[in-house]
Amino acid sequence: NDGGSMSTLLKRVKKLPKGFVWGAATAAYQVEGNTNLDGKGKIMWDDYLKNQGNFSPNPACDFYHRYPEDLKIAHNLGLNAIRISIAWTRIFPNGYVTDEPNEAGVKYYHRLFHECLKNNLVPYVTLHHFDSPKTLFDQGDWLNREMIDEFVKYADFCFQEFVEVDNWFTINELISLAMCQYIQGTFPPNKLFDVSDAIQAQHNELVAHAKVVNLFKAKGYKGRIGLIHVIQPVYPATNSEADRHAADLRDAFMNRFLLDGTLLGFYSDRTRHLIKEILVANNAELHILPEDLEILKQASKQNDMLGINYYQNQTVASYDGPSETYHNGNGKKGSSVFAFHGVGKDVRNPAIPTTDWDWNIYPEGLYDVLKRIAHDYPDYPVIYITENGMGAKEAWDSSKEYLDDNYRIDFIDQHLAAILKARNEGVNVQGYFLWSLQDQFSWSNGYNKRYGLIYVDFASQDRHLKRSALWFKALSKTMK
Ligand code: BGP
Repeated sequence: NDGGSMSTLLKRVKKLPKGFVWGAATAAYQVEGNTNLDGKGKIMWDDYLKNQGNFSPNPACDFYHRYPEDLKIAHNLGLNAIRISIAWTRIFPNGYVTDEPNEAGVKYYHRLFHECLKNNLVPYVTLHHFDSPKTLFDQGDWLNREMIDEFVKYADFCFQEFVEVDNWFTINELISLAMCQYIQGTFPPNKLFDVSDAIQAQHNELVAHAKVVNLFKAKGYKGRIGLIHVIQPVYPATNSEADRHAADLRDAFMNRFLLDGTLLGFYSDRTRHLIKEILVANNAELHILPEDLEILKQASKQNDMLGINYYQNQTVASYDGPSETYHNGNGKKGSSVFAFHGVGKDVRNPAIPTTDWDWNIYPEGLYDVLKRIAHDYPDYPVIYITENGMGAKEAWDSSKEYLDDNYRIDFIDQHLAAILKARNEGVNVQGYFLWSLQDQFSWSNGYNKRYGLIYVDFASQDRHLKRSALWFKALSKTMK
């Protein structure tokens, strides 16, 4: 019997603004499973995961088949939107865009979008979520400008084909991809502290995004388009000049470079200065073609929306030693190490709690991020929080009706308060997508880092509700 605790929970319910987009997020490779089915081509992860032998992307939550069930639950929980991504290689199996798309893949996404709409869930669709086609990945991924051209063609195909979709995001989290691929070594091709590749890939992705936006507008497609950045606000460990400068450098690397490229359409003097210092410290280079800046500039005035993913802040101290990293992928609290030569070292702020994976829990950071965007980029487009959530180790107890995840309710509640505060102060935020709808495959952590409103038993594929799901539902009702 849950009556008592539910009523306590409901007391905390805030009122959501009318018309607020209230959703949850997913990504193709993390939910669909069935990575070899119906002609799907390989992506950058398939062989890597197989060789590594730790986790398989199959069956994940078998969303490829079970989407009707999951979308129905989402609808019943009061969600009015869902974030999903298209797997490029379901449509064009070897990445190259031809006149003969894989029919089974195209049909799958039509069925999926149709089912979303049937359940009154507005689909917000990402075109690239950490899943570059293997053939293009082997040729340099985003470091190879051929990838940009293929991405533009693939995007154009999707805009023409999937007329059911009105809200498009080009690329998910450019910095996470670059950090994991070229700095921390946790995503293929698993390089460590290759600063040239990390910055170049992000610049090239900004150009790819911009080209897609320019095409979307030039061809007059209906709907809206934007991209998604994860923003991690950086705070200095102490008030010393050295720590404050390290925080500035880290912020330029993590946030400023991408926000400038997207929202200004150029890298400001201050940003270029900071990035140059990082490049020099790490013997690295960045190549920008003159036409890139034209393309960025044009797109910067045409973004319809900006997706912000927020998980955590960083506390950084000045650091000139050798670069070093250890990824806490198994939830052993306190095991992470991240020290970046010339770009600061992560330190723990004892006042800030962390998850088992050492992710800081700092809702005020989200407020700071939103205020900063509005202040530094006054022409910003409407913002959606496209991901925010908390990973935890959880196990289903069949003697209970719901899985108790009050810590997740606290997490969402506090982050929502930060959003609504920024909104009350004039920041144009119109929606929130929880990461994630259901427990799913976590890229470099496997299956024991659970984020969902819906608990998934990965062996039986049974679904169970967590208490956060009920709370989410109660919140949805406050909009009316
Ligand atoms: C974001 C990604 C998601 C998701 C989430 C949680 O960076 O866009 O795909 O995985 O983070 O991260 P993780 O699974 O590493 O805990």
